[in-house]
Amino acid sequence: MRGTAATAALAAAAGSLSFGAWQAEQAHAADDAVEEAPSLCNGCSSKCGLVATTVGGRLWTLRGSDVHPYAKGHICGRGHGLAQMAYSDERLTSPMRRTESGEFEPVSWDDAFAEIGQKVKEIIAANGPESLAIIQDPRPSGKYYSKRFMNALGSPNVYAHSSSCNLSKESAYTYTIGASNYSTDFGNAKMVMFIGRSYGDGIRPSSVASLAAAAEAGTRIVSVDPRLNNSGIFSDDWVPINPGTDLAFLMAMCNVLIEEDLYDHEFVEQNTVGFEEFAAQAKECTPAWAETITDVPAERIEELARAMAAAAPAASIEAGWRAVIGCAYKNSFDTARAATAVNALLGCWGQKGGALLTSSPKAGKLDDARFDDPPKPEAKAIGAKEYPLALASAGTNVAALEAALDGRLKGMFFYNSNAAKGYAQPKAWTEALGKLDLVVTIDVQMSETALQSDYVLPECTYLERLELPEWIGGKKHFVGMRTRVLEPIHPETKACDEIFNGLAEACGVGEYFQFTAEELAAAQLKTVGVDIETIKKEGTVELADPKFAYGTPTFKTASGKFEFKTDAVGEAGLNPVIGYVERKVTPKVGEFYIVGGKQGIHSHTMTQNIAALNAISRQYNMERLWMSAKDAESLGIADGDTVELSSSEHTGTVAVRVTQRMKPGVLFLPTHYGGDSPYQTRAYQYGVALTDFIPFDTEPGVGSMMSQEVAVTVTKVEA
Ligand SMILES: Nc1nc2c(c(=O)[nH]1)N[C@H]1C(S)=C(S)[C@@H](COP(=O)(O)OP(=O)(O)OC[C@H]3O[C@@H](n4cnc5c(=O)[nH]c(N)nc54)[C@H](O)[C@@H]3O)O[C@H]1N2
Ligand SMILES: Nc1nc2c(c(=O)[nH]1)N[C@H]1C(S)=C(S)[C@@H](COP(=O)(O)OP(=O)(O)OC[C@H]3O[C@@H](n4cnc5c(=O)[nH]c(N)nc54)[C@H](O)[C@@H]3O)O[C@H]1N2
Ligand code: SF4
Ligand SMILES: [Mo]
Repeated sequence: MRGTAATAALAAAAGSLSFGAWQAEQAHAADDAVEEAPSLCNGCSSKCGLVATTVGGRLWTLRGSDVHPYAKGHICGRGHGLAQMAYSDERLTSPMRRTESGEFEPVSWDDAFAEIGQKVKEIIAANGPESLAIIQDPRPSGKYYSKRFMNALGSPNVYAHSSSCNLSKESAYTYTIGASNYSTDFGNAKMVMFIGRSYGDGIRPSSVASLAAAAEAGTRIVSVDPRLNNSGIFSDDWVPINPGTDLAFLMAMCNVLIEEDLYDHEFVEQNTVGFEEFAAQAKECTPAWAETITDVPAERIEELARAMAAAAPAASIEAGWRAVIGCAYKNSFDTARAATAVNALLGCWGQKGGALLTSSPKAGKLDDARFDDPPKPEAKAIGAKEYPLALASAGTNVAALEAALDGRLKGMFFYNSNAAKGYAQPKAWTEALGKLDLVVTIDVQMSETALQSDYVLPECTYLERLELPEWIGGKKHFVGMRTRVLEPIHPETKACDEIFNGLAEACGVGEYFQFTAEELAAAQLKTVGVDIETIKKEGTVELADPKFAYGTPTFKTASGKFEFKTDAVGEAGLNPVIGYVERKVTPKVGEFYIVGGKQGIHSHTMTQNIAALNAISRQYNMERLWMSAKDAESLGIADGDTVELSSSEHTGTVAVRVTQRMKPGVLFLPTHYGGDSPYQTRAYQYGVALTDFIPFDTEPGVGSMMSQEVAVTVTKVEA
């Protein structure tokens, strides 16, 4: 997109000037000042650093920060598209209150705060603060203010989006390697295997760049995916697999590594616990057995395992993000554990070209009493007992949904979160939200969640606000920050800190909110020796070198070693040893597996209604359901035909994309469509959403949403 804008501008300048010079000239002609200010993109969890140029106070262009480790000079198409949110004709521009008839009416901030405060006090008096919860998508200011607000009220119920993203994986890794994530040392890798993670679709600019460079340098890239995804151009091998059977595939890889004695004995003996029990389970998981489950030929599994062993320790399974191991299946937690087990057998933890554990920076202790935390609530968060394996810092928001349904929760807040369309079954959310005494959503547009709220509080867009610093770990450490790029466009919108300060005051806990985000940011930055004025100019600043070194890392697990076996997992009712677990739903004859996935130009539900991005989707019919040519032929379906897609939960109609890039028997649905908010006219009922088709259920122990535990049927709709 940057290319397109630059090209158009250059064309307008008859090719005689550079873009920058042309831009300066245009600005001069209009007597408008050209200014630059840094920020962080809000398009997804990566929060890439960017530099915005404004002309006469209006956004002109964005470019990726050269310093920011995820951007490396680039932001992706969604990042460019999302910036348009600031000027959207379908933004929320004033607080809204839902009336008896279900319509929304504008309300002043003072009234909205006062009424919400009154209601919160009533709920606390009648049911205690534990009957309140907040769900937020972890953003720099949002995660801080959400937690502080709930804790100040006395509630421990703070949740991220994780149970519909990466909860199973982050929880599993914490048990096996003592860290919620790891990275691939692409620059030195000889072989990397992706288990349903696609850098070419679920984009982060730096990841795409490192994958491209590795492929160029001859690293063997293997993509295990029922779909030939858009990382395919970098891959040497496409291994089509039955969805949700990756655990059998990984256990069979372990079987080959152990039975053929290809594993790293030294690493296993010195740095792991539970190997004997694990080996006993892996013994049963032969490649021939796995073939019957995965549909990957036994010889293929053997060849891949041997090749990984030959390339070790410069070979690893990449860490994955959402698909398969994040929240998709009954066995996602165990699939994630098994991926780390393969890496343990390869002895690649911490090794050059292998799988790396790196550290993260954080702010030091603050000496200003205004910033002291409110007392820690005594009760444990809802879900902690039912889902003991869920990473505590993320929590499982599905437990909050369950508590809203059974009456334990009475009031819920949502910040930068479209839970009702994206986390667990939307129908279940509608029922739950309908039961609550108070629902408040803080958003920039009328999302499906906002639509079902009592109060909708409009935040200004990310380009119009300064936020708390964002700490970025890795081989090097960085801190980034949003600064105010644009003056507020709509006077009745407020920034995160102003909204929470107002809510807290109205709820009687204003004493904990006697500062602005800028004051806290300055104090936090000072603890790491960064001046806020510097970061306001530079956006992203490199911190002291953490002195990363290759070598076996310290595993921060209970045993201090890599854990093939974890007692706490056994106590939660799962197999303590990494081993095979079947997925819950297997399609019967006549039914299909269905998987979802990202598209490069969209983020979750958030970008569906962005005019330019929606227009691209419509131009290329990107909402279509992918079906293999073989299946299409046997069902008499041609490319572009409309079908009825049905599960036990939902039926919808959608056009089909017939392709050779799907494994027969599996369908693929991009996850960014099927909007239900009539206030978002471009996204409204364009395509279908996979979440609608998913039964409401949770992964045992962890509480993830099991986003792909469903079988579907397809019927051609006659024209
Ligand atoms: N464009 C874009 N990029 C994003 C985001 C976004 O919304 N849009 N969001 C960011 C976030 S928050 C996340 S969590 C990540 C997600 O990043 P990923 O985990 O890479 O995301 P997905 O696109 O869901 O899945 C990747 C691939 O897994 C395959 N797959 C699905 N089911 C299975 C299975 O059972 N087995 C195997 N082997 N493969 C399977 C799909 O076909 C798909 O090609 O992306 C990040 N980047
Ligand atoms: N249908 C569907 N569900 C999904 C996914 C999907 O792709 N499709 N992806 C899954 C994954 S991987 C993840 S990580 C989660 C993500 O889940 P969420 O983090 O909830 O992401 P979105 O669904 O995009 O919803 C974000 C909401 O924040 C609002 N928003 C945007 N900018 C701002 C802002 O500056 N301030 C405030 N207050 N609000 C803002 C958007 O309008 C939107 O309503 O969803 C999961 N569920
Ligand atoms: S990957 Fe793209 S959407 Fe996500 S933060 Fe970076 S630029 Fe924004
Ligand atoms: Mo995610």
